Amino acid sequence: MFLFGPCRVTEYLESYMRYKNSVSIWAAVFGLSVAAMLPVFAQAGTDFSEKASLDSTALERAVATKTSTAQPNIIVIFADDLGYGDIGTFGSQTIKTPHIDRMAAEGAQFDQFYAASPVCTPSRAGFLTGRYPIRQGIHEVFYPESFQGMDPQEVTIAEMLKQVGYSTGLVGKWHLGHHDKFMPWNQGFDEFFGLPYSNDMGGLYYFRDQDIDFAEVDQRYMTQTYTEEALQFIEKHQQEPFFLYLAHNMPHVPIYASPEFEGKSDGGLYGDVVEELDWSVGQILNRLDELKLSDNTLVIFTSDNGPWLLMGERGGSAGKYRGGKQYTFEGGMRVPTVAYWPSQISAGSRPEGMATMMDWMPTFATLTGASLPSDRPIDGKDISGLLLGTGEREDQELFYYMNGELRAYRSDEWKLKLPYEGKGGLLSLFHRGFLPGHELLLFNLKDDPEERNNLAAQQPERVAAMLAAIDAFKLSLGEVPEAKKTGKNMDFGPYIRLSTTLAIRILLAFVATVVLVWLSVRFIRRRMGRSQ
Ligand SMILES: [Ca+2]
Repeated sequence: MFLFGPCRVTEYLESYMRYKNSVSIWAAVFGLSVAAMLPVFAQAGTDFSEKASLDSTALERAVATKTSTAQPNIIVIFADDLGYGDIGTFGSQTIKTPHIDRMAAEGAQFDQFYAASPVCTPSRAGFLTGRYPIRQGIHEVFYPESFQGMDPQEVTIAEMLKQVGYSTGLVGKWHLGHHDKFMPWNQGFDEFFGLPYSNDMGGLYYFRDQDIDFAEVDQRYMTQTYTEEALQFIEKHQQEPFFLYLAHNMPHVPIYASPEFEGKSDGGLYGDVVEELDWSVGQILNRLDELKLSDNTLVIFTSDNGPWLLMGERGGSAGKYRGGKQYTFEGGMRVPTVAYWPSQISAGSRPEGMATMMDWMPTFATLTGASLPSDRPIDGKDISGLLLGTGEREDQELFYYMNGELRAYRSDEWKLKLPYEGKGGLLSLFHRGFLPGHELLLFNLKDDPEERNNLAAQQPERVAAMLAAIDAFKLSLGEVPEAKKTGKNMDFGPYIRLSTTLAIRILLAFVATVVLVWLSVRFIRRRMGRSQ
């Protein structure tokens, strides 16, 4: 009867806790007892920081040689876990985003733009390399305890653009491995300021290039700080072609807005946070105008994956789309994306059909005269024609992966979603963020973008053809690398036992106190009764 028995619940909670790299779930379960454990974890955090200390060389690398001014500057602004429905021009009724809306009104708004994955790390790996994360063995997110990262042999957009004279900078979140050989400075970025991973993970310190600032990070000012760093990068490199990857940590939980924005949005704290991101976009557009760089700069705003619906009102909205982060329904991978380049993109463009995050690498190659690596498959397609209104994307195909499993396939307007066992099961009755399992599903995304009407039984031939296409794709991948180890092998047993012991003792103390009070009251009442 139950889809999800007690053992599965424990298993899920444990895997979820590992996913979060935090004791927060168990803190909720065991309450006060966790407080006694905090020093243990504080110590663990210290250890990591010391391990991650790096030598303080090469604060600034050589600036790339200026080539042709015809090469456009490229700025890609990533939000983290921002949903399709969280931007004004994409339909938000509560969150005001005038600057992103302006980018769309004066540039291009993509309604069918897909991330490479519904979670952070593989999404970013797909974006930066133009390749499906499955080809890289990147199946899920890296944690502070992860010792692996994106293979240094992967060629990133930054490395590609450096070859044609670009200055390259990352401001914000990396999340592709935080040990030296995996870090941005070994993947083509001349400059780096930001966090090595998500803002809910331990060891939260800003890197500036290879140095770490051990001052405590106040997340309320994170968006402002990144914005200032981004503006400085633009000013510094205004005379040469540059690529700036501004990867905000917001609005990934825990969310924070600065005092200037807190309490201002109709969308609650989440709305405040997104409105501050929009302010940041405005700062960048203004600075480009002031520096007279707007006509020669392509600015893209997007998100790495859908909203984290498990986080409730702090997790954003996928608008009309089904599901969110961690799932391969449209809400998990369709991300609000706009591109702004006043001299090249017609105002109010609405590119037809789908495109993906992996398309940017081949597109940037075309726009800048750079060469794609020729010794490996590149999955993204050049969408410069789609962007500039002179052509279409080569095909309308996407393979949706989660946890290294191919879970869905889109071909033109059809989407086949493979049977899914589900992890939430019974929990889905209590929280919309847990999606139950499902059978084989076939949707027509044109007529049914909400993925409600399963046509699999009515169209067996289409289903068979799409299953064959999936098999062919898997075969074409050849041998894929082993899954990267994400370091989720921590044995929480001692902490669970400690928490349980403390919880039982606290419970016994509580019961003893209640009994004692009850006996005392009874005793006093009897004494008073006798004295009367
Ligand atoms: Ca994310």
